[in-house]
Amino acid sequence: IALEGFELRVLHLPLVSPFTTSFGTETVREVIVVRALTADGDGWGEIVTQREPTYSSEYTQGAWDVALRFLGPALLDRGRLAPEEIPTVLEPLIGHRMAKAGLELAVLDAALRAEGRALGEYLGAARDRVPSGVSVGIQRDPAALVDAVGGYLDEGYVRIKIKIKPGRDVADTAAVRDAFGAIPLQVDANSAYTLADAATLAELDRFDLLLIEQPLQEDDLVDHAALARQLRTPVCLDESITSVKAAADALALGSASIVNIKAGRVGGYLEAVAIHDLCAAAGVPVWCGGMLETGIGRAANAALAALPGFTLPGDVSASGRFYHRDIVTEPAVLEDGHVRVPTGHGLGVEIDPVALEDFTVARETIRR
Ligand code: OSB
Ligand code: MG
Repeated sequence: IALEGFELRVLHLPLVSPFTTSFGTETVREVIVVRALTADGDGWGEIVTQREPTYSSEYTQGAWDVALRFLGPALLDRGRLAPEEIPTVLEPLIGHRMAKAGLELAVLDAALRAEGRALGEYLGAARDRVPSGVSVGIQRDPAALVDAVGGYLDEGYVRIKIKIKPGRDVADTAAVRDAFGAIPLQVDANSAYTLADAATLAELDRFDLLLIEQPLQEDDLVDHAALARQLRTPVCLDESITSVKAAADALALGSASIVNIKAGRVGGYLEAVAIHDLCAAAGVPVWCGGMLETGIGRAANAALAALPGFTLPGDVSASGRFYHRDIVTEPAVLEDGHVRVPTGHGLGVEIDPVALEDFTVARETIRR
């Protein structure tokens, strides 16, 4: 594709309700939308960083700076390039995987639209819809959590994930199990524990959870392996899996028996497919995580989650789980507990220019 420029925007999208994890509460989703400008038309991507570096070391202003000063110019210097060349072109620039992923998706979308090809087909999707799970934030108390979970079950979500942190783990999980019985249930700690908490985490074994996600720190691969040996609940890694190499290391060490794949965290959808392939070959189940994506990333996640190795329901929920109003004209909806994989060219969704404009708080364009 003949790349001519990138337009970046910072968006502020109000959330339908505050989202609380072990690392903090969000009421507005701050996100960067990328538009790739090419001779054959535009493409759209999303940089899933948050305002603060609390989930990972990346954050909005850092991603904005590195994308505009280094990543974007490195791609524009090439002029013509195939999307598959992007990881190699960006490899000399260390880290900043979410920023790289957003640029890659925008170029991929432009290239696939120009080719008249759908992202799902390109990535290797094997299904036309994916089962939809929902990630439920920490609530005021266990009773409020039961209310929130009940609402999502009524909507048809097929799997519930609750956020936990020290002091809000066993009782919260027990409340959900008591209220709803044998629903598919898992928990996500977002690195809030240490190996010293193993006894508390082992108390979760009695709830027959699908998995416990990222109990320890991002770089705690050895400690995760030690913890996994003390738990009956399968350990799943999110933050720790930053690349196909990190995934291979985690599997070799026994740090995880299930992997959460997020394209942003691993540097793009191409790397995400490589992790899927590695795990599929090793017989390790994977599922598609989320970063409160707009309609852009949500469409791409649905395509990714349709690959055959995604054997567990992902955090690919309907747009309405987070947003009153999205920036695409046909936001993802829940149909019988599933989200449809778009079949149109590229991402298969169209940008709503008025909504995009309304949510934009900053913009900058770079050209060759
Ligand atoms: O750990 O999976 C996570 C949101 C932001 C940052 C990290 C995580 C999450 C979620 C929400 O759990 C997933 C989603 O539905 O987008
Ligand atoms: Mg997680």
